[in-house]
Amino acid sequence: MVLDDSFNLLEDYSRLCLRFLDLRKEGLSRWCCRWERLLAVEERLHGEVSPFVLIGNNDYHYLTYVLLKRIKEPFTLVLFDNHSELCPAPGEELITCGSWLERALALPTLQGAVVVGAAAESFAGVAPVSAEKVVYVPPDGEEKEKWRRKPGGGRLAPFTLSHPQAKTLLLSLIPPGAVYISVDKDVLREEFAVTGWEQGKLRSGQLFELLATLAGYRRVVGADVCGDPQFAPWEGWWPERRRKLRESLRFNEEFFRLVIASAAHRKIS
Ligand SMILES: [Mn+2]
Repeated sequence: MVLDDSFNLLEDYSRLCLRFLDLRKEGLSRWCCRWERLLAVEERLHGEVSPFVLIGNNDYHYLTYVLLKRIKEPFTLVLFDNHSELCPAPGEELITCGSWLERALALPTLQGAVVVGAAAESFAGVAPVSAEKVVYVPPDGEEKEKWRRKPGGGRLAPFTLSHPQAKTLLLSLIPPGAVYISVDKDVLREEFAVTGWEQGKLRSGQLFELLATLAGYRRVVGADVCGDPQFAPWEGWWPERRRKLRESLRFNEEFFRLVIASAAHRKIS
């Protein structure tokens, strides 16, 4: 999706055979959006968009809500994010990049959400009722203890991502059936991603292994990625920034390859 005029590597994107959806004139604002605006683009997002979407900037992560609405069968959401995305929006008429999951939990097809790698603080102030269907997998023991002292909502997984069997244990939380994966790269440490938000504790390879396990053992019906670097057009001349963007796109390419293969394989089997 094209949501703003950030610099991007067009030659790399064209190699990925992506179809661009230009939403710049739709009046979607960063961080926060009125429901009426979001619903106005819903038809375009449902009609023109592949099940696998690069959102770009994570300020627009609330678009995942609309992408989830497309799924017509019961499914589990697996969210990799440094934030729970369960914070209440400042007003009933708004959805934000930090509140969309709270709203998505009310979708009749969403059976449950597994929030992976988020900071424990991001669960503070979360309404317990909206979090009944949520399992939280902390990145490490430190976050687990913090979560215990400041419980927000949902339940705590009986392991952290630093467990040697984390991949298998993560799978055990996800029932067989349709899975949607949403990745916000702010779940990664700063050396592995450039986002406008506080970042988490995962290494890029660790995230990739978890994603590969999900794609290998579950039927992935859709996925999105946000939190790719967003540089102003003039910043694109800096080799270091080009490198960061290229690395980020390479990750997306590998990930999409996995989930597309997962979707295709499950269709024939
Ligand atoms: Mn997010």
